Amino acid sequence: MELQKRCCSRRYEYTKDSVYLTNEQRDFYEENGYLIIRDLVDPELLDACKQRFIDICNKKVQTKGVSAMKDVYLKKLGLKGEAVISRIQNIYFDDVLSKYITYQPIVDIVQSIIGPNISCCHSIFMNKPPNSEKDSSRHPMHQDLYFFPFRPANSVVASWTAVEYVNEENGCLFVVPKSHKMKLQPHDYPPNVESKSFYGVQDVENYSPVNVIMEKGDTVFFHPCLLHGSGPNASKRYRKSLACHYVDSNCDLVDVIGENVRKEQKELSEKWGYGKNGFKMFWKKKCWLVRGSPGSVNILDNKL
Ligand SMILES: O=C(O)CCC(=O)C(=O)O
Repeated sequence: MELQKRCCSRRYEYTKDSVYLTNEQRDFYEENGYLIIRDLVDPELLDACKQRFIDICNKKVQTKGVSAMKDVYLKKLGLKGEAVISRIQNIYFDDVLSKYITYQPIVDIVQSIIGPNISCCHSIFMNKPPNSEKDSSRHPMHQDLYFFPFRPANSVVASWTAVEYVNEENGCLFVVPKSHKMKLQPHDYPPNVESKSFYGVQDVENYSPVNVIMEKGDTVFFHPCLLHGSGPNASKRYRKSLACHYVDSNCDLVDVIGENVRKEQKELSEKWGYGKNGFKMFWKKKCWLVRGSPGSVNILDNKL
């Protein structure tokens, strides 16, 4: 009776009814804007993804469609492969790495947050190599919604999985609990940060971030307005992780994104051959149906 009363009186704003989250987990996400699920991803899948990343770095395999980004400082030193590549994006194009995106235990939790019709809109294998310098290695505090044209904000969620042990030393993720309740803040390049698109919010000293220390396989889900980022890798180890952003396939695709990224994304959309006004098509090409029915963000031929 008590449970029933609680269930009917509680108004959930950031999550959906489902069987995959306990009420406690659901309440935590609603309140804090993130949720850590320990030991969620099979270590064998993570090992396969790590090896695939190394093979792509060493050009042993080539996957059309994925794009690599290098650590700005280590690139200047002339380092190669895994020692310099800081991320590869659009991993849904890769047969091995895309298994992370469709991994059932992750998608079940995503369903509990954004509902049953799910597309992946952005996906990354991240690698923070050692031996870089602070402003090249850190990821400034930001809100992901600044980069995304999907609305409402609650129709987007990120998953972030540790591929190896991550702590403050090797540059784990940090989050600002409850910041998902804030509106979108202005973003710009922080002083000394040269990595492309690594925009951050100003006045970071006003916020109190907490480090998300994770063992291999632990996964954090978070809201696109949650302030987050990561520190530099000051260790001698790598910091590898997988991340995917999921959207409700029926959400709105709007033309309003952060001023700074708008120009970059229009350039990218031109480069991909969709023209100056092909911004929405550019995003639709990036939206890959993962579960449920296709919707407004999908087109049928989005695999190369
Ligand atoms: O894992 C990290 O270093 C931060 C990644 C991140 O926040 C992002 O790509 O939006």
